[in-house]
Amino acid sequence: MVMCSKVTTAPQTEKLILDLLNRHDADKNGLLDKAEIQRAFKELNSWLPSYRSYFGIKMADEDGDGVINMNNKELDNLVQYIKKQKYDLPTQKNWHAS
Ligand SMILES: [Ca+2]
Ligand SMILES: [Ca+2]
Repeated sequence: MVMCSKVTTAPQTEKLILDLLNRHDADKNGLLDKAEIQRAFKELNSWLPSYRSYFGIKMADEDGDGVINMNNKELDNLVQYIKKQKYDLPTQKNWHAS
């Protein structure tokens, strides 16, 4: 029996979300604040980016300081939250659109 080595789409999705969030850390301080997350949701064509960023932080912010720390589990929580919304993620070819 041959082991199927087909790559699932999940890691790719997460990578795209991570890339997106990295690009939206505008001041590069390793923290995502509400405004930065809101811009990320806007890029995903969310109808309610401020609602999504509010709940994204609520779900992902484990220490309760109101920002998402990109160096720990909080970023991962946010990625999972965004993934659950099933947005059409930007593909590599329109990466440089903004
Ligand atoms: Ca930031
Ligand atoms: Ca936090």
